[in-house]
Amino acid sequence: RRRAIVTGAALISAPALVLPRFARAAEFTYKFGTNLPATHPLNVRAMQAAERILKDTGGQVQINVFPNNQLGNDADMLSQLRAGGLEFFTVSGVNVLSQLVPVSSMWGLGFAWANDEAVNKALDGDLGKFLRAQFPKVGLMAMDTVWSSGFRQITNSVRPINTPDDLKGLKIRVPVSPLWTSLFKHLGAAPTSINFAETYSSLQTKVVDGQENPLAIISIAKLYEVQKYCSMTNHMWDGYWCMTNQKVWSRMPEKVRPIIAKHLNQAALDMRADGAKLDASLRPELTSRGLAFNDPEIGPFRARLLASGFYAEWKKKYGDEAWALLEKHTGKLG
Ligand code: X2X
Repeated sequence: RRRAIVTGAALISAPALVLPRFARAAEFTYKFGTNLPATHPLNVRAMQAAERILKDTGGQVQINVFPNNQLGNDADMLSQLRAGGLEFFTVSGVNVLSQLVPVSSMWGLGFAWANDEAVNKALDGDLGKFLRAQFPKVGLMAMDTVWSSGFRQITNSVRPINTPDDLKGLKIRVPVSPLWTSLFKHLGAAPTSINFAETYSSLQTKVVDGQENPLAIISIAKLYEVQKYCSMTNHMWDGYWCMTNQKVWSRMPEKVRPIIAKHLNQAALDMRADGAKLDASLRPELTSRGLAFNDPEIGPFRARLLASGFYAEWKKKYGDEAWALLEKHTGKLG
């Protein structure tokens, strides 16, 4: 039977979430690392995929899920993945991965997407295919289906964000990523790069005033305990590639590869449905936990980015081909 799932500091020394064992030990045991608390749908679905993979390979392949940065922060896990010591890592396209493959951050451009449907269509189609084709250049391989994290909202402990001026000078934690830093600098805030593993404590000790994440993460990582305001800016969308290492993948038995891919891709699809449900229910729940919500008008934020040259700067970095592909799905950005 599965062990109880523990979240928070206690998890650091705890073993990986343990799967039901077959009578004999699995022939192949792989690690799957994530940066999110164990109860987030990403981990719940990854665990479910692992169970299905164990069953469909007749007990041959056991994938152990290590949530909550148990294996290290995002930078550590990316190094382990590249070195072949970690077989699977769900990594945001906009986070540390973009230091290696700059164009992978482009889905996170500010105020680019109308809704989840537009993102899914692009990432299940030509934009996803284009992005996936970049990873083999650095020895990595992404599964076909992106695990969506969702649209991000800004929380802080100083004031509600109603206009871009409210962001002025606000110390805001962003992941370690050039795009994130650029976005918040262009909006007039004072961004600080901090790994997710240290985000809660940096808010608690007031090293920073605020942070930004989808409601699901704000809730599951209990950020409402150390934040007062939540402004529904929907300023960017982010998701996770389920990433492996090309060499490691090619060493996995040919027979089991399609089974692994099938269940990991299914998990990503199931997680999209989980996310939509959570998004609908979390606002009242977080309100009851003390977060004060507001709904700013988005026009002025986008106007600020246009005027400051944000889109022009990133278009130059990503290149015309990638930009055209993105704008095909988002409409003209700038
Ligand atoms: O670091 C974050 O804020 C997180 C958890 O959303 C990402 O992985 C980008």
